[in-house]
Amino acid sequence: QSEQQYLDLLAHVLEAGDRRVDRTGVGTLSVFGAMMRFDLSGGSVPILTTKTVWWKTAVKEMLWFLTGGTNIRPLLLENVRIWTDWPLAAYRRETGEEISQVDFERRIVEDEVFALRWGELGPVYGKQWRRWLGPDGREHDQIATLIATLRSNPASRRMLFHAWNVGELEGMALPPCHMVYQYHVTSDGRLNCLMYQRSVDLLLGAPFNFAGAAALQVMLADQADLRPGELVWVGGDVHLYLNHLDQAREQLGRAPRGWPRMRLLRRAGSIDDYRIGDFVVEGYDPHPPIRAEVAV
Ligand code: UFP
Repeated sequence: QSEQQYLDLLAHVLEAGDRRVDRTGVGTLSVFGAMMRFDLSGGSVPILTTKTVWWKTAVKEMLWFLTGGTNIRPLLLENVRIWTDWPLAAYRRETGEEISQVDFERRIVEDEVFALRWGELGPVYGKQWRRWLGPDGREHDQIATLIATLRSNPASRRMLFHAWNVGELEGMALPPCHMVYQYHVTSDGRLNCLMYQRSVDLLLGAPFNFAGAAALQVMLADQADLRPGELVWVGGDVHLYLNHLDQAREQLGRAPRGWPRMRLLRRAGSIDDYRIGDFVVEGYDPHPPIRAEVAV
């Protein structure tokens, strides 16, 4: 249940990971198949303490997914830059213009027409979660359906939402990594989540994905009058990029300080009404950040 699970997995990948060439060309050490269980009852959330995790960024990203949006402009307006790389690369490729990231982001923010043309990521998470296009042309709001089922039929074994829409993968800037979230309600009213992540950048991606999934679980529990229970995380290709190995070793030398707690300041009227200011994290006393390059 503790952060030690994460550190053990880091150590295992360092020791036993298969060294291989990957899509980005950076190369990874990779293991296949891993599980961690985090106990959210009592308010704990898996925000790592062995380095500083910018949990607000992860929550803002989750709130953006929930809007159903797929354009980076609202993210940039919230100062979140984690999705800029893909539209920026497309812009440089298609126009041949050597624009800096800062200038590109400024244009997206200042020019809505430019943002519409160049800020789109394709039908990524938000689209699939809230507006999955059925064969009859009808859009399916998987999140609304999930919440309705949590309320009306919590014993259901069909409470999940999925982002891996095979027919639309080609149009996505990045195919979904955290693909499926399944939920489960215990007889005493705890909401469990199992999240399957097909591909895991263990140093940079996973800490964000834990925080995002936990924040979502806190919101869903709030909406369904449940208490958060367990977050079960399952990883497929779990890897360390070869330029992250020193950082992983540095992190392994640090002692975990116990999970912080996450709390909502108010009950939002619907899943669409949460704002970043509604989230408070208490007792977060992390070690300093660890810098590393994202492989694009
Ligand atoms: N990645 C994550 N978490 C995410 C996300 C991406 O770990 O939420 F969007 C990493 C995993 C992998 C890369 O290193 O990004 C995606 O590459 P690929 O599609 O080739 O698996």
